[in-house]
Amino acid sequence: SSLDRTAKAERMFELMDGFLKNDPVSLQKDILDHVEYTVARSRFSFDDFEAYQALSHCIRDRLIERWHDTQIHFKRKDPKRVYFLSLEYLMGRSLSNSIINLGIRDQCADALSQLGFEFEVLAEQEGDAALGNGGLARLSACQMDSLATMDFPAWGYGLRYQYGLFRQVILDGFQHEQPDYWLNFGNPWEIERVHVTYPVKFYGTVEEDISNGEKYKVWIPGEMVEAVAYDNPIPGYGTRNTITLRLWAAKPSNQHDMEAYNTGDYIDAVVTRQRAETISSILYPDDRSHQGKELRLKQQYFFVSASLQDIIRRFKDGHKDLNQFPDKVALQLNDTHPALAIPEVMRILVDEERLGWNEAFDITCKIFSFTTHTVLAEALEKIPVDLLESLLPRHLQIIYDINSYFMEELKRRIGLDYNRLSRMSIVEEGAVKSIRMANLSIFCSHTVNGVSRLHSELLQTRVFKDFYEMWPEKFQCKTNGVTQRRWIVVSNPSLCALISKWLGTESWIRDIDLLMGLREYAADISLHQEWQMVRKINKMRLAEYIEATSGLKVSLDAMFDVQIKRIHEYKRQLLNIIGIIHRYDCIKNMAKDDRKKVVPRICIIGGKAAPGYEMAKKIIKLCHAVAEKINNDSDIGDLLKLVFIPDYNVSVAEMIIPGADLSQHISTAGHEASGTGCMKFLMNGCLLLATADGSTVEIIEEIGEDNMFLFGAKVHEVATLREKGSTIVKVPLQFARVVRMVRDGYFGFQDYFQSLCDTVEGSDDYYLLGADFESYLEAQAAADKAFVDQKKWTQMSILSTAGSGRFSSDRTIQDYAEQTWGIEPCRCPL
Ligand code: CR6
Repeated sequence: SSLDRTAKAERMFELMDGFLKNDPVSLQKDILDHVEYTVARSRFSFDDFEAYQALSHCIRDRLIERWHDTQIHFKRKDPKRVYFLSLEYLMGRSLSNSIINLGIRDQCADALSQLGFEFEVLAEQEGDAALGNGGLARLSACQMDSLATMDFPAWGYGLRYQYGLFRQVILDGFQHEQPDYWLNFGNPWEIERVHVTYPVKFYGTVEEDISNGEKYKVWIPGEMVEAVAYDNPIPGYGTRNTITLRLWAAKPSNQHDMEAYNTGDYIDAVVTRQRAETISSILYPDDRSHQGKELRLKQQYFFVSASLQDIIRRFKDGHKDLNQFPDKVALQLNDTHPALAIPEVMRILVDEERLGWNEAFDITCKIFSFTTHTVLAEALEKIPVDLLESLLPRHLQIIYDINSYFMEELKRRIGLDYNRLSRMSIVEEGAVKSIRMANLSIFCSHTVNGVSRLHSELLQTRVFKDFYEMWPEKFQCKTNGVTQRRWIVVSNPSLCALISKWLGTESWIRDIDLLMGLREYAADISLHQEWQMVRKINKMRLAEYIEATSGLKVSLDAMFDVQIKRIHEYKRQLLNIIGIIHRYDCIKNMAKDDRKKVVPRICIIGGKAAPGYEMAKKIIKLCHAVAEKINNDSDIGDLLKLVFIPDYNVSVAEMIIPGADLSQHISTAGHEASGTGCMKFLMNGCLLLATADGSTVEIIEEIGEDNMFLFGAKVHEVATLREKGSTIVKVPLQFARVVRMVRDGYFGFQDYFQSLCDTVEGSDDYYLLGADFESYLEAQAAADKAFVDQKKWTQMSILSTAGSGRFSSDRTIQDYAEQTWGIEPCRCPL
C-alpha cells in the first residue's frame, strides 16, 4: 500500500543519512570505498588509473542522486518534453566536466591531494567517448550540456557504438586507421538498464488483415533484435537538474527461434543470434555521405524504433489520448540520420494504434522539427528503394503514401509543373530509385532550420528553394553555439579565473552575455598583463604536448597558428599548406637582414581524413612531407615550423585551443554550413583568420572586421568565379610556383602528389585556392603585423572573448526552446 511505501521510503532515507556529502573528507571516504569495493584494489595500493576509476564512481554516485531527483520531478510536473534524436555524440571526457558542473572541483582536488594524487593527472587517465565524426556530433554534446544547465525537460537519444571514431596513427606521414574499442577499460559514466529493452524488427513482409470490418496492415518481421538502454547522466551547471542521454546497444533477442534450436544446430543458432550485436558495433567514419549501406540503414532504424517505443511508453504513462502527443512531445531530427522516425511514427499510429491516416499525419507533422547541417545538395542522404523495401517493407509503403499525398497537395498549389514536382518529390526516379530523406523531413516537419544565418539563407535560395517558396513560414535559422562550461571553464581554467576576477562574478558561466563586460577593460594595461600571462601558460602546455608527440621544441615567442578540423577539400587545409610552403620559400630567398623582420610561426594542423577519402589522405601526407623539409632546414631555424598533431579529438582540442594565437577557418565561401571550432577559439581569445563563410559572418558582426583577419571571395562571387574561370580568375605567380615545387618533387613523393596538384590548377580548382591565394597572403601579412604589436593583439584578443557570447549553445538552445519546440524550463528544487 502507499502507506507502507512512504514508511519504507522514510526508513531508507534515515538509513542513507541524507544525500552524499561533498566536503573533502566525505569525498575521500567515498573514493577509498570505491577503490576497495568497485575497483577491487586494496586501499593501500592503487595507481593513477585506479584512482581515476574510483573518483569517477564517486562522482557518478552524485550524478545519479541528482538524476533520480530530476526524473522524479519531471514526472511529477509532466511538462512538454523535447527528444533530441542524433546518431552522433562527441562527448569526449566526462570527469572534469561533471565535477565542474556539480560545483565540487576544489573539494575534489583537496580530497585527492591529501591522498597523494593530483586531480589533473587523474583526469588525463580518461579516454574520449568519440561516438561521432566532427562538428555535428560535438554540437550535440554541447547542446546536451546547455539543455541540462537551462533546466529543460530534455532527453538525448543515440547509439552506443562499441567502436567509436577510428584512432589516427601516422606512419611515415600516412594516415592509418585503428579501431577505437573505447569500452575496453570500462565506462563509469553509463548505467546499463538491463530491464529497459525493446524489440526492434527488420525484414519480412506486410500482410493485410481485417478487424471490426476495417482493413489494416500487419508487418510480419523476418528478424528481431533487442535494444538495451545505457543511460548517461548529463549534469547541468548551477542547477540540480541532470538529464539523460540514452544510448542503445543491440543484443540478440530473447524470443527464441525454436525451429533452429530443435533442428539440433545449437552452435550455429547461437552464432547467428550473436550477429545482432553488430548493429551497434561501429560508427561510420565518413561525414560526407552515408549512401546505400544496409548496416547504416539498420542502425538508423534500430535507434529510431527503440527511442520511439521508449518515448511513447513514457507518454502513455499518464496520457491516453494520442491527440495530446504534440502537446507533450517535441522530436528534433539532428540531420536526416533519424528521419526514419517519421514513417515509424506513422506506422505506430496507423497500424498499431489504429488512428485514421489523416489524423496520424496531422499528429506527425506537429511533433517533428528538422535541422540540416549541410550546404551541398550532393551530401543529402538518399536511400535506395530496393534496400528499404527489403529491410523495412512497411515503411516504404508509408513513405509512398506520404509522397502521393504530398504530390497531390503540390499539384493543387502549383499545377502540373513536372520539373518542379520531380525535384520536390520524396521519391527520386533514376538509375537507382531512391528516397530523399531531406525532402521527407522537410515535408513532415513543422520547422526546418539551418545552422548559421548564411546557411539558412542558402537553404532558402538554393538547396531547398522550391520548398521555401511553398512554405516560407517553416524555415528558420538557429546559429550553432558551443558550451562555455567545456570550452572555457574545463579547458582553460586560468582564463576562467581571470574573466571571473575582472567581471567580479562567475555568473557568466550560466549567463554568457555578461562576457561583454570585458569590453570596458579592453585597453586596460593590467588586464593586458594578466591576459598575456594566461595565454603564455596555455602556450607552454601546448608546447609541451608538441614536444611529447613530435619531439619538436618550439619557441613560445612564435605565433601559434592553428587549423584543426576534419580534413576536407572544401575546408582547404591545402591552401594553408601552400601558404606555408610559400612562406618557407620567401624566407629561404631573403637577405639575412630581412629575416630579422620575419614573425616566427609555429603552424599546427590536425584532423582525421575519412578512410576512403583519397585526396584528404594526400593532404595529410603532404603536410608531413613539407614539415619534414622545413623543420630540418637549418637555414630556417625558429622562423617557421610545421607540426601535424596526430589523432585529433575532443580532449586534444581542449588542450590546443587555449594555446592558439591565430586559428584558420578558411573554407571556400558557401561550403561550411556553420563551423563551431571558430566559436571555441573566439571564446578563448584566439584571433581568427577566416573567409566570410558559415558562422564567421555573424562573428564579424559581433567583434567587427577590425578584430579579425578576413579574406577571400564572398559567397555571391564564388559562382561567378567558377563560371567565368580563367577569364576573370587571377592566380598569382607565387601560387603556381608552389604547386610546381610540389609537382617537381621538392618534398619527395612526386608521383603521389600529382593528382593532388591537379585539383588546384586551372579550371579544376573547384575550391578556388588559386583565386583566393593573394588575399589569403594579405590576411596573413596583416596577422604578422598585428602580432608584432602585442598591445594591439591583446586588445583584439580580449575583444574576441568579449564578443563570443552569441556563440554559446545556451543561446542556441534558448532559441530552439522558444521558436521551435515550445518547451519551458522545469527546474528541480534543490
Ligand atoms: N560536418 C557542417 O559541415 C557544422 C556542423 C554542425 C556539419 C559544419 O559546418 O558546423 O555540421 N555538417 O552543425 C554535417 O555533419 C552534415 C559537420 O560537422
